[in-house]
Amino acid sequence: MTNNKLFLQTLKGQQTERVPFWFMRQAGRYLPEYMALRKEAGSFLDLCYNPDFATEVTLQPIKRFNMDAAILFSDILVIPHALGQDLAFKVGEGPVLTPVDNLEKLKALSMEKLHQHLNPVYQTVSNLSEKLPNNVALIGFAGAPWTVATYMVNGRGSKDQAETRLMAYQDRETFQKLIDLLVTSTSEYLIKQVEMGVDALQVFDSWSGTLPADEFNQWCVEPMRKIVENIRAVYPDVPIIGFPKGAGHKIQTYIKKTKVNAVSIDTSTSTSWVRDKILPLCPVQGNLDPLLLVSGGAALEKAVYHILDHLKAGSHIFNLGHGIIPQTPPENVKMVSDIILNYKR
Ligand code: 1CP
Repeated sequence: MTNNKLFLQTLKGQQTERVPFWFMRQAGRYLPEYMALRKEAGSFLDLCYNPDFATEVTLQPIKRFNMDAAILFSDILVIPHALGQDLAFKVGEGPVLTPVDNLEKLKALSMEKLHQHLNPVYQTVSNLSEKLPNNVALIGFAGAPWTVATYMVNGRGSKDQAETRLMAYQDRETFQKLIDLLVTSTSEYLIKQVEMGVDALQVFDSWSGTLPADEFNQWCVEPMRKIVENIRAVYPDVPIIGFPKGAGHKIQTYIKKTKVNAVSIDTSTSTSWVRDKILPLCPVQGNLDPLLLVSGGAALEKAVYHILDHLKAGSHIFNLGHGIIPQTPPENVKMVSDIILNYKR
């Protein structure tokens, strides 16, 4: 039921009695129970494509910390995988793909087996919508076309996404085709997640911060505007959260043009600026530095209160400015959860 989920109330622009919270990458390597299941599954991808394991991993942080939302356990790179690109996660190296950096390689990709390939993920969503407590919302997600394209073109993670930015400058037409393919496949994937039972959607544009303004508009804003439009044509009411990491002041244009319901704010963005400029536009998630969650102590406590105090007058969901770091002591996550659960606006 929607009405007892604080997370969804906040996304609708209401001010709930208590600030809801969840953490980016709340399921993952900082939890011993996650490491145990990953070992049993064999590899990270085996974990993603095994609905029973992926369901359990999604529930692990909820059982420990009483978050208000669970995020589907999967990865943004299942889309290129489902389109036919090779993908492996190497321990200590992150994702490795065979680069798609010209028209010929792009033409080899296809949407034909998209839903068949992603069926285990849909099964996980369906399991979770039955297993989650009534007051906990389920977030579905995907990577934004630009961010997913950076892995597809470069073949791995990179510091400044230079190969992909170069391709976008040198072979604009082919790059536009790649982005269009990602807009269509990502829209279909997210629509299916809603059909299977997610309550809200988040789209991660983790590498939008390296683009100049015009490129940001073309490769981040416009594709996201289309994805939002495609989803709303089928599900007009599902809340959609955008995370244009590193976008800085460009977040304002991003919100107005894409028409997302809410935004996630990264660590580098000032909370007083967010309070004055963003909270009047839409609900906000954010934005504790994940490194503070590693270091803990008085500095962590102070930063948590700083964020809560600055954003309490608006629709705020407490979150991190980026994902939890594997070295994070779970007791620090517990400490932050307890502060938020006891905080009075
Ligand atoms: O077990 C392991 O060693 C794998 C670590 C891991 C995990 C736990 C990866 C590899 N992906 C995930 C799960 C994941 N990824 C989730 C669901 C879990 C949760 O949030 O609780 C989500 C939402 C993601 C999203 C994701 N994957 C993003 C966007 C968010 C962000 O962190 O910026 C990105 C960029 C990825 C790519 C990715 N997946 C994994 C790695 C190591 C990477 C590369 C990161 C990089 O290039 O730095």
